[in-house]
This record gives sequence, C-alpha cells and structure tokens, in this order.
Amino acid sequence: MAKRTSKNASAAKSNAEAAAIHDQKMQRGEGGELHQFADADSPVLTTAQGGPVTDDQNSLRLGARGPLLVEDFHFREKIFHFDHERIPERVVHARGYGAHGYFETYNSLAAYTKADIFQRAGEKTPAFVRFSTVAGSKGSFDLARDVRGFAVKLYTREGNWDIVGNNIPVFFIQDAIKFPDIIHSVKPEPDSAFPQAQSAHDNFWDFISLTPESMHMIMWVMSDRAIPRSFRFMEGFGVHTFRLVNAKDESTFVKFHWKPKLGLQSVAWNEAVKINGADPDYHRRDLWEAIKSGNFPEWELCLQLFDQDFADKFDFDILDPTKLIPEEILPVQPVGRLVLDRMPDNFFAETEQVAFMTQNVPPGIDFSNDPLLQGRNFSYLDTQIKRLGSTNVTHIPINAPKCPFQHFQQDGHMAMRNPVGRVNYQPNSWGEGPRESPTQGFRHFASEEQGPKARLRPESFADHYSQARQFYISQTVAEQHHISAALTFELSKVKTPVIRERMVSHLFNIDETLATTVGTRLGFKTMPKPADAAMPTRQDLEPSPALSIVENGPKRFEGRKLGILATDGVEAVLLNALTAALTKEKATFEIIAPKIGGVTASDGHWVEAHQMIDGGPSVLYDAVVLFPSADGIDDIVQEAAARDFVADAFSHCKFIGYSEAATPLLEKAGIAGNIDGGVIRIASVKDVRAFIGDLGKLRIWAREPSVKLSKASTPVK
Ligand code: HDE
Repeated sequence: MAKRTSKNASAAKSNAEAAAIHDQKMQRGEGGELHQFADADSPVLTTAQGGPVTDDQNSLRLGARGPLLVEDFHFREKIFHFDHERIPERVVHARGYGAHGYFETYNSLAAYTKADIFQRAGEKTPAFVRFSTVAGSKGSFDLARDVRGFAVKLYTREGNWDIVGNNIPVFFIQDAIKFPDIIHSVKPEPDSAFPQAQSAHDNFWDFISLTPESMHMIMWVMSDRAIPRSFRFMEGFGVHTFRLVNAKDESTFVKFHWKPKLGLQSVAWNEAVKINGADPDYHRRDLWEAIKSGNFPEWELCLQLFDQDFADKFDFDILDPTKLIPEEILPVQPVGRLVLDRMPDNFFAETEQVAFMTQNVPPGIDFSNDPLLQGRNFSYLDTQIKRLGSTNVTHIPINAPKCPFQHFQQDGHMAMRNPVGRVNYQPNSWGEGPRESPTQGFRHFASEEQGPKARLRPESFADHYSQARQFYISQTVAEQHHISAALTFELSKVKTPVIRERMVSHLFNIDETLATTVGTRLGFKTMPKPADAAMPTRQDLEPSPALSIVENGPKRFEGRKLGILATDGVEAVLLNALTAALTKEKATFEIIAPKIGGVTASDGHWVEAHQMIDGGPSVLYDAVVLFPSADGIDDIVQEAAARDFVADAFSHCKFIGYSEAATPLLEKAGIAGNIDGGVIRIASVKDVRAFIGDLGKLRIWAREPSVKLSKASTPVK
C-alpha cells in the first residue's frame, strides 16, 4: 500500500522532474551513504509487520566497524524474504508472458452447449492468456525454435474454463505416459546441462527418430510455425477433440482454434538466431508495446463441430492427438473474439502464479477419450502444488473464479478464505452452507465405455506419415525450403551418424525430395532405406492451404514495425509522409540514428531516435527504410552495423525503401547490383504511398534462392 501511494505521487511528474526532486532530497550519512527520508510526498517505509523503519541503508552493529547484531529484525526479515523469492519454474513452458483481456460471444450456441459463456450474443467474459515456449528455462530467449503455449483462462459465470493449447494443432506423442520422455529428451542433456532451449542435439533426435508417431508434429516444428514473429501473429489450438454438451445432454465433438485478426507471420531462422542476441525478450516486448500503445491484439475463437457419424467416416481417429481435421474438409466457424487489452500490474503475481489446468471446464464443455488429454487432466493439479506450494492455488487472485463460489475446503498453507461459522461439512442439520444441484451442477457426459483393462494403443492410431506428408505438400515452395533447411541444421548438430540416418529414413516416408535434400546436405554417401512403417503413407490426401503461413498472411502492414535509418539532414517531407502513412496503417516505426540523442531533419526540426545503429539491427523490424542525407551517409557507410543493417534486411527477404543518398550503403552491403522488386527507391510522397502498399506482402520470398539464406534450403532432386 505504502509503495503504491508513492508510485502514484511520482507518476504525476515527468521522470526527469521526479529524478531531480529525489536528488535534492538525498541526504548523506556518516559513511557517505545516501538516504532518502520520508516527507509529505512519500510515506514511511515499514517492515512486513507494519513497523516503521528508520534506516534502510545500514544494518544494526556494535560500533561503526563492529559485528552485526542478531536482534536486527528488520535486516533478518528483509533477507529472509529475499532468500525465498523464487518458486520452482514450470517444468515445461517455463518462459512465458501473459496479458488480461476479454472474450466476446458472437451468437448463442445453445443448440450445441449449455455453457453459460455461449448463451448470449455480446456477452463479455474476462480472460487471462499466457503465451510460452516449451523447452527453455524461465530466463531463456524468446525466439527458440519451439512450440508456443497458448493458454487461455476464461473466468465464466459458471467457473473457470482453461483452454490450455499450443500454436500447433497436433502433438508429438499419443499417450501421456510418454510426456516425461519427450520432455527429458528435449531439455538440456542431463550430464552436460546444455543445450538450453534448443532441440538441436542428440537426445532429442534420438527419441524422435525412435518415435514415428511424432513425425507429423516434427514437420510443424521444423516449419516457420516454430519461429513466430510475434505472439500476436500466431494461431492457437486446443489440439484434442473436446465435447460440447447441450441442455438435453446431447454431445457434439469440437476442436478449438484461435485465429489472429492480424494474420500469420513468422521470421527466418537466420533472423531468429540474431534476434535472440539483439533482443532476447523480443516477443514479450512486442506484446507489451502493442497493448501499452492501445493496439490490442485480437483472435477469433473458431470451432470445428462434428458428430459421431463424421468421426466414424473421417480418415483418422479423432482421439489421436497427432492428427488434425483439415479446414477444407470441416470448416471452422467463428463464435467469438478474444481481445487482450491490459498488461498485468505485476508479472510474478499474475503471469508467474497463474495456474492453468485442462480439467477446469464449466458445465457444457466436456472431454473426449483422447489419451493425452486424459493424462493431462491428471497432471496439471500436481504441477501447481509443486510450483505454488499450496493446495490453496485458487486463493491467489489470478486463479480465483470471478463468479460466486462456496465450498467446504479449508485450511492448508496460506489459506486466505475459510468457511465462516459453524458449518464446514455437508450434509448438515444447521440449514447453512452450499448444497449440491443436480440441475445446475456439472454432469459428465454419460458416454458408454467398455473393453478389457489393458495397456493398449488402438490400431486406428498407427498411420504416422500421411498427415506429415499432407502438411509438407500444403506449404509454399519457400516454406518447404525452410523445413528442409531446419531439418538439416538440427541434424547437423547431432553427433551420432546413426541418429541422422534414422531420421532421414523417416523423411523418405514423408517426401522423397525432402529426404534426399536433407540427406545430401548432411553429406550422406548413400541414402538410407525408408523407415519400416506400421502403415503405408497415403498419397491421396489433398494439400490444405490453411496450413501455410504465407498463404494466410495479413496482406497489410497493420501491427508491424518499420525501422527507419536516418542521419542529420534526413529529408523532412519524406520522413513526415512516411511516419504519417504508417500511423494511418496502424503500423509502428522506430528511428535508428548514429546517436541515440536523435538527428536534425532538413527543415531544422529535431527528430528523436529510438535506437542507435548498434542497438537497432534490422532483424528487429518487419521492413526498413534507409533515409541518410547526402552529408550524413559518409558518417555511417563505413560502420559494420550499418552495413549489416542493410545486408541482413536484404537476405531476410525484407522490403527496403531507400533515398538516393543511401546508394553507397547499398553498394557496401553488396546489393546495389542485385536490386529487385523489394528494394524500392523513395523520392517523393507518392513513392512513400506506393511503398506502404507493397509492405503488406511482408517478404519477397522469391529473393531467397539468390541470397542463399541457408545453403540447405535449395532442394536436391
Ligand atoms: Fe502441458 N503441461 N502437458 N501440454 N502445457 C504444463 O502445467 C502435460 C500438452 C501446455 O502458461 C504443466 O502449469 C502433460 C499438450 C501449456 O502456465 C504440466 C502432457 C499441450 C502449458 C503439463 C502435456 C500442452 C502447459 C507444466 C502430456 C497443448 C503452459 C506447468 C499429456 C494442447 C501453461 C503447468 C501456462 C504446462 C503437463 C502435453 C499445453 C506439467 C502430462 C498436448 C500451454 O502440468
């Protein structure tokens, strides 16, 4: 409370003003240490017990140069609390970032589900979302090649509903019993404790190459889906088949999809590696900046609804989490939108302590028998007690329901809410306390189940390659090249040749050109035979364009960021036209200048810079503009950072706008003789408008073969 008041008081002043006032208020102690004493603006610092503190700079000691005294309760309490600040990070999905928002229902879905959240058009339900990577620890970098978690908590009027999904609609394994194995294999190897947040090592590929059911997911993880440009530009999926249950207790199967309003976008691998160095917090910063600037990211919740008849006729088992249902076969229906409009006040209290659990479902939503989902329903409660240290997870505000709730669970560590009065059990004779409700309560869908008790995997789960192939043939040529390059890169880090060969033998069951390309790029003298397959790969599955990122791009620059390299003398008319056009397009920009102080434009105006050239490499932007002046170019043309800015933008297939004065920089970056439709001269306001129009294409992938972004990306026939 004390802290909050002082924060608000200083928020009214500018940072510079506040800092100046604080400097004046500093007083020196006898040892030269600085003290900031309380006054009318700032309340008195207290201990956690509320006791006022005199001196927070010096511990209690016997004489100025003597030993410390154990009766210093302020010191003891402060250090005790600090020593216990950390809680165990999540065993998977440790690195994540969350935001608040709401879900808005488009129309009543009462015909399918009695879930209260879907009854009324326009209903708004508070939401909290946490995005994450899977393998890396809490302090790892954002642009690892990895699956992204997409976990949504909806605080409905009938209890919390958690859709704990990923940005990839299928999973590596078919049975939850294999989860510890896949995760152990991808985490740092247990003896060396590296590599961090990377799948490019022997243990991972050893496990994968011995687990054919993971091949479909591997195609996704080696595709650009695993290096998204931003959380805002990625899809989310519930992965498993769930059920909707209506008031008549009729069930409809459902798959959940989140579709980003701003379209899909990923980065190039070479770019991802550089982003991780330039800004390891790239994704969290992007979300923070978007929300803080009022550009609230939005996704539509889309459903694939189907009945038992469809399930029986579909090519694959709808309980198999390594399979998806192509949207071209079963279209998705938008049923509402999720808007993220507020960052947490405190990362630890909210994002770190949020506890998602697949078993949190309100009446009207139910599970299927997907063995992975069933295993997850068991796991998530366990993990929360380990992490948060108490059974009272729901007493933490971020996890508490926002609807009325009452039960007889009590006590335990950190109990904040216990039953009030005499009654803490039921049935009871006292006429108090909550009662069961057969009408409003959750009724599990009464599916008829039978069979022997056994450790079994159904035969209907045995096709491991057909959808892997379908995913691969659904990609554009550039995206296919990225998959072969990623496989080659990852397997090049595997030190055991037999593992590389085993993997390539699986690829032969997916696509021969892909397998040959990877094998050749890895330097195989002879190609391995196709892996022994439980079922032959089906060649009749049609490509599904919905699976390609490039095919589902935004076609506009909205929500993206332009990097503008400027020097003193930057042409003011063009710069103003450019920044105005970007704002109109709801895009953002940063000025990158030789000095962080900024530059003087041609009309004498001062333009503040956001980055100096070293601090703002072009990998941080979706496209770049080079606006040096004729005088300013000499200052930067010899700088390696300026040259890399241009050369990287070009080899990452980005749009580059440039003024005439920038030509020496293009030459220095080696692209002057190589200008294509994505390197565009800007000499007039009209040119600015045309350039902004082009930016919606985001990348010139046709340039890629000429820049040889990765040697491994050219197919070998
Ligand atoms: Fe998770 N998973 N998971 N998972 N998962 C966890 O719960 C688990 C799986 C997913 O932002 C843990 O709170 C098992 C699939 C997300 O806080 C843990 C299996 C999918 C998050 C756990 C799976 C997910 C988790 C660790 C195999 C996509 C982060 C920390 C059956 C549909 C949630 C925690 C957040 C987190 C178990 C597989 C998504 C250990 C046993 C499939 C997004 O409970």
